[in-house]
Amino acid sequence: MAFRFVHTADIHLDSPLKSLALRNPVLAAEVETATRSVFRRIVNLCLDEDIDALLISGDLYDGEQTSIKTAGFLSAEFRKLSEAGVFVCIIRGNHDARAKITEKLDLPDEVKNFSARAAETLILEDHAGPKVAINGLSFPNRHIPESLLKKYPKPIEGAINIGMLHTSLAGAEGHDVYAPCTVKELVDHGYDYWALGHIHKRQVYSESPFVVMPGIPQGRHINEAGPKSVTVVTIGNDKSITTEERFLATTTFMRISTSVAGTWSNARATLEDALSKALDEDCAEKVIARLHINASDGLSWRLRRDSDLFLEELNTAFGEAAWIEKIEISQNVIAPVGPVSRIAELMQDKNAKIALNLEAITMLNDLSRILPPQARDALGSTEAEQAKLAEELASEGIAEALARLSAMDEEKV
Ligand SMILES: [Mn+2]
Repeated sequence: MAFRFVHTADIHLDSPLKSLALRNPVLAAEVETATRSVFRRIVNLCLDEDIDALLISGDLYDGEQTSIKTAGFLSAEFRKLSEAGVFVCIIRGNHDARAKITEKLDLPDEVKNFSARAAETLILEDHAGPKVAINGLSFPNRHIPESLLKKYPKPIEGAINIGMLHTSLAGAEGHDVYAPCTVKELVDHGYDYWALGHIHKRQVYSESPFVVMPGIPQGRHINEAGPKSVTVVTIGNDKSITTEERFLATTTFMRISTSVAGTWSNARATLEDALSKALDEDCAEKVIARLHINASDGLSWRLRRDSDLFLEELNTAFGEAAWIEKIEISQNVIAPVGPVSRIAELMQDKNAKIALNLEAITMLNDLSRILPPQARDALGSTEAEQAKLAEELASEGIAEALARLSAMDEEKV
């Protein structure tokens, strides 16, 4: 006999998606509802596998303005769980600190929203496994620069003690910290399992006791690439704890890097193989891929010039199983010959590059002004970031222009 729970976090339910895949209308509909689909699958997992509790360690919602539709959806899913006797434990993280919608819903008694004022403890003992104490504390607001750990009570003797905490842990340089603390401090607290949330990449920081960051259950864009999972935890009557990953995402974002050489059809065959392999290995039904292609000299300019055609051919071949959102081709372009080589020299001249970079910055600023203010950071949130982006775009532009000019030159021959 055992106590079993599902640990997840950072679902960002119904969050607006920022994927290039949205250009494909069929995939757009799926990707847009992917966070909801994965939530439904998490609920089904709880119902199908005799799970006692579902722990959501912050950022269930993406922001405070959660729509009533999202709330209605959640309320229905929570009712299914309570009818099956599954407890739901929720703490709020930095994204949903002020999302009060859950509190306004008429939720079953089995749904526990942990307070932001003080840590609370939920004792569960009316089940087949050992007595369990679940400790949780919600974020009172978005920014929590200090550790919250001291607010968590001491472990209860004779029980399995679980702590739910939303934290950036020691934090990464250049990123804001959210309720920071170290793994060692968590280990020393005396709990048996730390159910963390916040960092989108899964990591088991310690196994004795367990300190687990489950990662997001569903990626939302190419920067959340790779298989995503929830963690299923089983606590035996002997108090042994085992964990396993379950992959529930409907769609997986992937970056695929590969080298191609020879002809156009060679390149296509190589990419088809790479994509088939990714689909075989992957744990979701659909793959949205970004291809990074390192092409041999002769092929590079042609792929660059006709990348739209190449992308279309691959997308047609894979139907609905895979979708290539973007192709990036490395810049090792062949040194142009003939008149184009003179143009290449001029374009790569130091002063010409400086002028081009300035021009690119002007264009980025023009573009920024037509974007809503909250989206402008995508084009650089600091002067240095913007300059770097401008430089990258300018050198990509040079490579592309030369590829096209070389192609014209070749066609004349
Ligand atoms: Mn967070």
